[in-house]
Amino acid sequence: MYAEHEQEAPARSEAAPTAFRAAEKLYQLRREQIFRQRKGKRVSKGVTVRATDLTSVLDLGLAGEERPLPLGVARLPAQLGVPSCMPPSAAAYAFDAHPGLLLVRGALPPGLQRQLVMEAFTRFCEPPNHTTLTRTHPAGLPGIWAATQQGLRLQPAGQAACEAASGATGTDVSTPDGAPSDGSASSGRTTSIWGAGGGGPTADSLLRKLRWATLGPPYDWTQRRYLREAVHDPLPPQLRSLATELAGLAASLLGAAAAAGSGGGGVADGAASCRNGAAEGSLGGASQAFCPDAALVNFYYEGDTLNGHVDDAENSLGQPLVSLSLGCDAVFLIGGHTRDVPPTPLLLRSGDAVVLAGDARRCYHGVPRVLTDRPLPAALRADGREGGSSSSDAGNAAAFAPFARHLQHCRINISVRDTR
Ligand SMILES: O=C(O)CCC(=O)C(=O)O
Repeated sequence: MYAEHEQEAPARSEAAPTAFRAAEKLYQLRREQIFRQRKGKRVSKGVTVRATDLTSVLDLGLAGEERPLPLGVARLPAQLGVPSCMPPSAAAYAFDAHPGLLLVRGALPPGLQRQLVMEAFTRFCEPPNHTTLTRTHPAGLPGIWAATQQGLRLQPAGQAACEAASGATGTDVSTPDGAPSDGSASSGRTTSIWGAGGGGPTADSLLRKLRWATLGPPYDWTQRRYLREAVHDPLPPQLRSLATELAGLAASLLGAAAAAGSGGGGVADGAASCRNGAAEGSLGGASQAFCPDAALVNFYYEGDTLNGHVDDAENSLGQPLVSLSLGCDAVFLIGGHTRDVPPTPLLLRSGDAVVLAGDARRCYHGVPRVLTDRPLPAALRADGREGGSSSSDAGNAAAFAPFARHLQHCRINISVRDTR
């Protein structure tokens, strides 16, 4: 991971921002006041969002979508092996200007997207995982999603009891086993800190403060290290295998593209994998197989940004970073080894995966804009259904509906790493 508050170099004046900063400013959400004249006076009419020109943002297509390829971007041949777990419409891209960067449009099938969204709110942000709120609520806020759905508030007495319990045992107060993954009816300890009345903060206001959660060993932004000694659950196996598949795909596709002289250079040939725990080959010069053990889950709402940074806290930067997008579209900037290199803006949509491997692993990247004003894909909408119209489809759609409403103004990113 990276420093929590990335700063521009102090010597730089605002008059001469870096190329990366200039691009961030171009895409950031800006609100401006609008005025009208009334009785000879200038009166505020309210605030509006300044229109952003997104024409330079590369919006690459799925398989079957015929779009001209921008110069320096190569679509990698499907026969090189898109894993069977990915939809046939997935399409992979390499970039001459960014060796080691792989974008897989539509990598995650809709059902998997919905599942990861539900887990992000009901499991990933639950103790023992650390979140933005761990500093203020050291025992975590178990059941927070269910509490938002029921309009509950944090109860001071319940919170104190929860903290005491945590202090006494030093262990987790996570959602009890068997709690439904939609968080609809958490029971036992998890509901005790929430109640209908009182003056405590609403669960909804707390959820909006949740900017990140860590999976696997928690990351400490002050010490800039992974806290292996802290109580934690292992990275969910599904994320581990998904990231491993994508890293393997990046190794074979980018390796082949580099050999053919188009994009992808900077990644060592051969698939990297710890499928079934077996080490095979290497990626990006790493001497060991890629075995992801941690992830950062970022939650973005309107106006939220992630400043340009390099993820450099992992022990081996030779291992790739695999980043999954869910929910609202976003503008992703990928630059070079310094902020002076002009970045390429890419549009990321729900279900897309980005692999930063080889040279790209050491490059500045960030998210200056989340586009909360666009419709979500049908599979993520409250009324969206995939496949048939059986009662279980209808049940799944009903269970997903509250998440779909929330996603209309939220983006989730899960970046999976090998920290060892
Ligand atoms: O949200 C994204 O797409 C990027 C996330 C990222 O850069 C990170 O977690 O390091």
